[in-house]
Amino acid sequence: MKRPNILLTGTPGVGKTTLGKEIALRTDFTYINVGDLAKEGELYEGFDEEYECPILDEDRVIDEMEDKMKDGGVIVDYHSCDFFPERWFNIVFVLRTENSFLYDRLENRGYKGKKLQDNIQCEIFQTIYEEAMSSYKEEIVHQLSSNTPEDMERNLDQIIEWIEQWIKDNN
Ligand code: DAT
Repeated sequence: MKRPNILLTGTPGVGKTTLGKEIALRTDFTYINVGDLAKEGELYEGFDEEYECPILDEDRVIDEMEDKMKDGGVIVDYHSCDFFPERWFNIVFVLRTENSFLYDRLENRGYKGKKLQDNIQCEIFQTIYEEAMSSYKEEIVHQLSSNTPEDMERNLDQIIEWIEQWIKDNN
């Protein structure tokens, strides 16, 4: 049976991990958190002093994921989306969160100063949405509001419904 691959992207804190894990619980899909994958395999090529975080080795991340992606049925979660092969994904969801909600979530995560401000700006300027629109066919890129638990439930139901329909249409 053919199954689609799904990309969940958006600014840190918008709810990708929470949603991705829920989708995996409700389906037989595999959830991949690219940040965790890179950490486990130390797939880094340096350290960003300004943001105090390691720099992803994108080529090695892609090599690591390629085998997992080829049969479909994968949910990928990452806060950037322009370095994945376009052919991997059948649909791209960009989660969006209003500033006041996002600010609280990132503060709770321990972000402060420049890191906090830059991530809020990233969301204000819809940086990841524009990155997704320029990296994938516009018709497969969808924005989802992720402000409240009700939004999360609705997004989850919609994605499950979309998956079921895709499987019907493609098998
Ligand atoms: P991300 O993976 O995009 O960084 P997350 O899933 O870790 O985000 O969520 C960050 C925090 O915000 C976490 O405590 C769960 C909460 N959260 C996420 N989406 C939410 C929503 N739609 N409504 C309320 N809280 C949400």
